[in-house]
Amino acid sequence: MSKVGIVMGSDSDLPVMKKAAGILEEFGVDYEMTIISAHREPDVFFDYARTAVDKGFKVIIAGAGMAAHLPGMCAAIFPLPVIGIPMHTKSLGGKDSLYSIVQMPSGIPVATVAIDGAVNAALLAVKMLAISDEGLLAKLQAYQEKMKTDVANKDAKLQELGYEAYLQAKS
Ligand code: RP5
Repeated sequence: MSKVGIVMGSDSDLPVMKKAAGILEEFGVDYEMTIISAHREPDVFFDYARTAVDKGFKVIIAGAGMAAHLPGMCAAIFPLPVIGIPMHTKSLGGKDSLYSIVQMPSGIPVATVAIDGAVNAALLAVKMLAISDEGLLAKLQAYQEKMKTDVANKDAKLQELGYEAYLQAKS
């Protein structure tokens, strides 16, 4: 059974949402990815949210843009954690999506990440699952260690080359 539901309001969200899928794949976490518009097909949405526990979901990652009601409505029905990803938008730069998702009323939390923050949304989902999964915890610790090594390697290269040669080598 999939442990994480990844849901988005439109296929236009997919280029961002695929990054969440990539992280879950890296950590070996099963997920189900779906496009569901809470506004354009409310019946399908309600069925998705009402059956999410039976499908085995422990966390839902929901991405939406503009009047972004999908994450909040998932949280209104699904009793486990919902992580919301506000999509960048052309007209308002994603602030519309961010405010729509983050300003939830008391009682219905959505853990909102940055605009287009799909990588952090997936990492947060992995961290939630790792609370009761030691294998995942070990993978998270290795992931953190690799980030640290990557930065240290970059600094060593900067010290060796100087900033101009560093940037040239990077481009
Ligand atoms: C939202 O409206 C979707 O999540 C998407 O970000 C936005 C625009 O959707 P499309 O018009 O591109 O389908 O529901």
